[in-house]
Parts: sequence; structure tokens; C-alpha cells
Amino acid sequence: MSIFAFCTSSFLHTPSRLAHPTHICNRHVPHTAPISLSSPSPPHVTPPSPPTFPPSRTATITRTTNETAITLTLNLDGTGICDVHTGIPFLDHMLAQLCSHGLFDLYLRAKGDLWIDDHHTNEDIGITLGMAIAKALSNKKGIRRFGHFVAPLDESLVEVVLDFSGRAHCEYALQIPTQRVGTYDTQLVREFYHALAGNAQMTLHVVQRAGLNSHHIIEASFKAFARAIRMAVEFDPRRLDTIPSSKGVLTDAAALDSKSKSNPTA
Ligand SMILES: [Mn+2]
Repeated sequence: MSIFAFCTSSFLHTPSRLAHPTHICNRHVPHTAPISLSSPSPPHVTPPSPPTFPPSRTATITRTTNETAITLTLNLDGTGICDVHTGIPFLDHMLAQLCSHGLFDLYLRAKGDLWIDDHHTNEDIGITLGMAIAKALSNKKGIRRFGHFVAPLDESLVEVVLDFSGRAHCEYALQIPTQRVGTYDTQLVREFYHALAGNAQMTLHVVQRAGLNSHHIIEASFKAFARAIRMAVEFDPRRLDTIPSSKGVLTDAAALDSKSKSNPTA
């Protein structure tokens, strides 16, 4: 029987004594050399250093066309601060969901041709936000890459699954029962997701599992989208400094480059 049979219980409840087990035991059991302390002796453990993450991942994009002028700054490692004025009140409300549940900080100002309708402004905000996400993620080293979430909002239930794969793909399957929420054309939800996924180089699936109310369905989708992005962009402590791909690359650099060439202000 080990010498430690006499003192095990005191070890269990007094972790601070673990550093000096022989001192405690020697008071009760005078030992004669040699005594093996191999098995119960706690090994000397150096606490692991906290992982060194890069500083906050931010991106600023300014994009100007004949239809819209948009400037935004995104911080993927933020706290949920949302300072946006898109000119489209319902889209402001949805971007607030994105920030709050994704823990992004977003500053955005948009001036668009709203006298026509919301289409160009809505789509170009999706484009610009997607570009900002891609820029902030850079080579995607250390991120989880995949994200998913199912968000309820009362009777509505929407699932979002995404992958920062470097390939732009959007499967959109919301069935919104009314043409408008407030003044917002609900067809624009699809346009927003397509524009964002395409420019963030993201594979995106938006699936409606239940829902009756248009506002609820759309808002549930943005909440699920926010949480799925948050999951995907957060760091995997087992992935530090490596790109989460068997191919070794998750960025279509040529696509990003062609965008910046076609839009010199971006
Ligand atoms: Mn709402």
C-alpha cells in the first residue's frame, strides 16, 4: 500500500497542498528511504500559455457606384455595437440583429437611389458587408470555418448553415408570406443573402423550418445567420496558425482581386 493511503483524503480537498505532498505525509508517516513516490506524486505541470490570437479582425470598405455610396467598418471581434444608417429602416433592424447576436461591431452609412426602390441599396450593402467579412477574415487561419444555428422567433424557426469555403454559393429557402414588411420588399431578403454570400466567398444555406409571420421569419433568419457566422469565424484553439482546409487554402484570391480591380474604391 502506498504511503499516500494515509493522506489521500486531505489531498482531495486541499489542492494547495499538492505541491508538497511529502511534507504533509511525513508528519504522520516517518519514512525510511528509499520510498517510491512515482505513482501518486503529482507531476510538475506548467500551465499552458493562453493562445495568442491576432488583434481584432477589422475591415473598412468604401464602395461607390452610380446607384449607391456605402462606407462601413466591421469588427468581427466586437461586442455587438451597431451604428448603421442604411436608409431602409427594416434593414437597419436586421443589421442590428446581426451585430447583437454575432457580436460584431458595425459602422455603416449608405446613400442609395431609394427614390427608385430599396433594391440597389439593399443589394449593395450585402455586397459591401460580404467584402468586409472576406477582408477581415483574410486567409482564415485558425477559424472554425463552419457554422450553424437554428433560431426560433415565436412560431418561426429558421436554420442557417454556412461554410467559409472560399466558394460562393447560396441556397435560400425562406417562404415569406407577404410581399412587404413595413416598406421593405421581402423579395430583397434573398437578394441580400445572395450578395453577401457571394462576396464573403461563403457557402450559405438558409432553411425555414416553420413560420407564419413575415417579420418573424426574416428576423429569425438573421439571428440564425448571426450566430452561425459567429461560430464559424471564432477561433478553434486546436487550429491556431493553420488554415482549416485539407487543400491548404480557403480564399479565392483571384476573385477578391478582380473585385478590387473592378471597383477601385473598394
Ligand atoms: Mn423585429
